[in-house]
Amino acid sequence: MNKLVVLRGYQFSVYNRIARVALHEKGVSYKTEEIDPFADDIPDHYMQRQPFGRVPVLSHGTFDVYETAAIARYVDAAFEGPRLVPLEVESLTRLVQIVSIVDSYGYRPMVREVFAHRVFRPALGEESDEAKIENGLAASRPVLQALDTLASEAHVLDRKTFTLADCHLAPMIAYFIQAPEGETALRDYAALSDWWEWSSQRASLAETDPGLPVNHLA
Ligand SMILES: N[C@@H](CCC(=O)N[C@@H](CS)C(=O)NCC(=O)O)C(=O)O
Repeated sequence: MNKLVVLRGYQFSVYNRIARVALHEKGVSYKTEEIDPFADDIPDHYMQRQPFGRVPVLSHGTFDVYETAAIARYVDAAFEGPRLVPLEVESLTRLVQIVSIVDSYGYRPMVREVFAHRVFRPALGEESDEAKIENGLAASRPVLQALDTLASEAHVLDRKTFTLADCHLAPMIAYFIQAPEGETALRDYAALSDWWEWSSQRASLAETDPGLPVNHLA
């Protein structure tokens, strides 16, 4: 009997979406359990699985894994379906490098500052901070530049083969460009824009699009 696959996470989390994109690319059936990491009362059973209180966590039978890069590697290795990790050493190295750049330098300015303050918080009727958007945009520029350089080199992000580099980056860019400033900024990076035009057509992205939250108080 197949072991149950459960993804515990928050529907609007960009990291949750990365894990979902990998699962969809591999054609894995899975259940979801909603955990809001920003809530005051994260359930104990979740904190036991993710001691830092972040989302997501993937469970496959009794095996639990947190940290999205590790989840994605697990999904690629544990299930049938197209390989999402290249064998060739330079491509594999670039993949790991891109994931690390996105996590270390991209997520906070692009998602938590630009997207959250220009798009997500207004959708919820919450106040946004223009300074955060401005700082986020400035901090996003070197990240976009670095990714553009790597996209033009095309060991991965090559617009031919969808890898875990695409899984990790595409949900971040999908959020970032919902801010008009983000969309404008991306246009300055030709190779990255070309990559986005290709990868944004992916079925796995449409299937995992969380949309925006609805403000029930409006
Ligand atoms: N290093 C973690 C980061 C995950 C992460 O930061 N997720 C966000 C949601 S997109 C979160 O849980 N935020 C809660 C918080 O910052 O308290 C991973 O790769 O899974």
